[in-house]
Amino acid sequence: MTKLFSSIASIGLFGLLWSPLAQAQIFNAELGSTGPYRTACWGFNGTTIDSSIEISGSYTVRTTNSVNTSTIGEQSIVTPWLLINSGNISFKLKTDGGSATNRTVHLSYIPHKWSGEEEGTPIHFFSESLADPSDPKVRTYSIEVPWEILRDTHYTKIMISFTGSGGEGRIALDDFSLHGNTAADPTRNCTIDETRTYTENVISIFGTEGYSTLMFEDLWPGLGDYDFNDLVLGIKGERLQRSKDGILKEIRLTIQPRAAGAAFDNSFGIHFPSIPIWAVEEVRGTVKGKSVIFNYLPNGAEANQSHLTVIVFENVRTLIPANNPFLVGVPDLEPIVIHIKVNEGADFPAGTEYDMSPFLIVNQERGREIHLPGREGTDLADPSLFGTASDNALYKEVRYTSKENGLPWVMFIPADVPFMREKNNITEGYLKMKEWAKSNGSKYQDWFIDKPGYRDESKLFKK
Ligand SMILES: [Ca+2]
Ligand SMILES: [Ca+2]
Repeated sequence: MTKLFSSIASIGLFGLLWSPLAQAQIFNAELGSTGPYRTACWGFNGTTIDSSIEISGSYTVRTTNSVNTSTIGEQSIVTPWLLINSGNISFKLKTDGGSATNRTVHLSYIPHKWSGEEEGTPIHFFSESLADPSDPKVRTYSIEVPWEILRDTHYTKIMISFTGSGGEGRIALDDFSLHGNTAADPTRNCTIDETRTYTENVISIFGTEGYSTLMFEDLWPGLGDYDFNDLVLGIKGERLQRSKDGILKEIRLTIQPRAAGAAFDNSFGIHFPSIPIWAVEEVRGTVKGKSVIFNYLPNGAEANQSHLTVIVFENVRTLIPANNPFLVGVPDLEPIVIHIKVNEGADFPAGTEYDMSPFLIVNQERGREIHLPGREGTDLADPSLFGTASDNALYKEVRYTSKENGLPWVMFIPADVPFMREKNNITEGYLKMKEWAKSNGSKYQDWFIDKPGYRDESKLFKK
């Protein structure tokens, strides 16, 4: 009887604290003690709930004693298992005004391991040392949920932890919120309730977890030497979508610069001809510098475009110095990570991003864009260049292929492949590529794979 009663009580409480229908989940400590929260699967280590430090309402959760540890987790609050959505984690902090040399707040996430309902090793993702920690003012935090939580771990706990040294000061927390739902079952020792399903998920855009390769010739509309190493980039991409209907919420692209075997100060951008500019909330992560030719909207997208154009980097020379075109003997460059957030209510289906067009802008001449074959160019492409020199536009109506040999100026290869040594034609390194191109792509569709007879390794660049 007692057991049954406590189960029912728990379910009621569970609903009260974490309504599964609500998007923003809020912990406000107003149940007045840790007991009911523990029942609802929260964890408290060296922390307690009382009314001694006020933030909002009557109660806060505070460190039981002075914060005096350098170990993350020793004085902490841990959420139940959650299914976390994108957005921000927010909370308020206040110290009690006691003496304090330093006090730091940390956020970590605890991934779930399926073997035996275990907690994985906590992964730390945010720290901030409190400025003037003995000042008992209310401090408000809002921290973006790391993409890794959305991708790698579905069931996750969040741990808020405090470390510090010197003095007697304690810290209180209140009004903790994030987007998502609880996935803990208080009636089963707070283990995971597998009936709860994800409301968002992350999907690979290019169908591979690894890098794909982009290679450019930069003399368009003139013919190049076809070594395709004037700019070489690794690229991979993921999107965040709403699970129930596949509505696109966010795009994340990871771009690794690999070579800039060109004399030019080239730029690199990505055009999304199916995403109108009004639908973009924010573009983040682009690399500025050594350029004066770009203008931006407040959301970070390029201005004067009807559809989203992301200038990934303004000048490759901010990334790869002119005298080191192939990065010989240096570690891989840190990749550039671009986040594109779609406006709430802009209901594009996932996949709207597929027709993205990566392009090179030649030597700081904004209108000189080089795209993959058949692409249109952005609103800022100079139309007077189409069909000039070797560009095919006026002949076969396929822009960005050459009228001499049908070859493109840009190649997107859906695999992580090596690029050419300087001045070696790509068909001398990738031996089946010529037949692939001649057959309009019907033969040797796997020309870039490392199979016997497919490559001349002596022509390919090795780090
Ligand atoms: Ca409160
Ligand atoms: Ca070249």
